[in-house]
Amino acid sequence: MPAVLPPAPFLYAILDTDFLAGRSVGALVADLVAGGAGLLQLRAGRESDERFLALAREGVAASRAAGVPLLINDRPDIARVVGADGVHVGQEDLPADVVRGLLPAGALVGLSTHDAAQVEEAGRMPVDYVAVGPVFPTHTKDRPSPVVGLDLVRWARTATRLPVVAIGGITSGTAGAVIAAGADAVAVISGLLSEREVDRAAARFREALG
Ligand code: 3NM
Repeated sequence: MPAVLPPAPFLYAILDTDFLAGRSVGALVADLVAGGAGLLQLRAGRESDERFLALAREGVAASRAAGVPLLINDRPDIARVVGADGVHVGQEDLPADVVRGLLPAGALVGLSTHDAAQVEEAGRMPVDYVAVGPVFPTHTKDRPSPVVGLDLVRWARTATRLPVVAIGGITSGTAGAVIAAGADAVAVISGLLSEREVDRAAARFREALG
């Protein structure tokens, strides 16, 4: 089944395995979706391939049960093997067109961008959405790009017809302003996973999106 993005505005919850803190991927997926997350991503930069694969299987099973698409960060091979709904790549990962060629028809492919030139280039790539960030300072990513602020979100909205996903340091207190600046979605790690009750945290974001 081809995956589709949820209607805008939507909450994109990124399950970064650095934030599991003993919780299971399956339980987090269920709670995030219960709170209103419309799209999920599994990100596991520091895990072994073997563990990434196992967590991806668990995430896909839970996301299917919850009826929400789940993308795998950076790894089309793992996405394919576990039957994930797509892949998200960054500027230094495999090019988006190569990734698309490795995935079944109908898979979702997203691309991170950090400046205007990269947003424009994304518009020429076979991607389903463009992520723009970091919108605010973030402690989550190693070596983040310079903060782009809401200005790049506003500019991206005018420069591309792709859905715009804003990322980086977004809280439920700032999510509304991010959407007002033109984003279709907010992608969030610490604002969700640093909380003990992630379903309630997701619901606060969902409410802020309007
Ligand atoms: N990518 P948090 S910022 C994974 O700018 C990631 O492309 C970014 O985590 C980018 O919501 C970021 O905790 C970290 O700030 C997002």
